[in-house]
Amino acid sequence: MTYRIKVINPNTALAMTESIGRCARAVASPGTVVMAVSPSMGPESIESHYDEALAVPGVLAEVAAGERDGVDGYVIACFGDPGLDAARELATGPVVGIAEAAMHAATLVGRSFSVVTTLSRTVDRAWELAHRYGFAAACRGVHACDIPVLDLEDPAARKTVTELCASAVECDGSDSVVLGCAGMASSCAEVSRETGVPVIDGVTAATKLVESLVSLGLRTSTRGEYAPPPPKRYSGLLRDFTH
Ligand code: 2AL
Repeated sequence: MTYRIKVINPNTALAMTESIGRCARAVASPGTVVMAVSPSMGPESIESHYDEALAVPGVLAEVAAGERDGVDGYVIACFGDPGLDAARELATGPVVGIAEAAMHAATLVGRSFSVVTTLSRTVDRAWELAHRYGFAAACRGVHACDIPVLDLEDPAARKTVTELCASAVECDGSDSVVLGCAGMASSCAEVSRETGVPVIDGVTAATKLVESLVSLGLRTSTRGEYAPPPPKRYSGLLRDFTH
């Protein structure tokens, strides 16, 4: 059985999308096809509520296109999980955000976790998601490295993130680290070596979770909140979203 999983990087930085795709493919089962994409419109990185809100139309366009192409499941590969609920209203298969996947995985391998995110302004968004997903008690701290998303691949930035992960575990007394940005996915092995605790990258966690859900035959429920949205006209720049 071949599964087709679409990993959507909600920002438009294609180098980051390729890196995300490599990380997802490295863990996907041999029968799983991972399609890593960026929307054709939206911000080049997501570091604010404004960026996040304006990334959502592009994410939804990718889910709508995926539905036409028969995609089995989706990963939303940005740690704010932008558009997650709306994507579930469009998708037949499962949709998993990397923050929710990482927090779920962290609480299966330890009692508590620390999150290491990018800019300080994203700290409260990570806390908000920990509350939303029911993991606020397990989340012992959210730490910002204050490195912009698009600079995370620099060797100096990787070193800073690794050191911050190690100090976060010490400072919080936590059992594991959750990487708070898809741009940190490729640093996961390095951070694991340095910290000696489980390090959870949401891109790989969400890819395996979606693959598992698809293999279990589980789809997004259409019964209540996630039923397809009522048809209506959209106007102006959003006219193509009429459905
Ligand atoms: C992110 C992420 O995962 N992708 C992006 O553009 N921004 N997260 C973050 N904490 O800055």
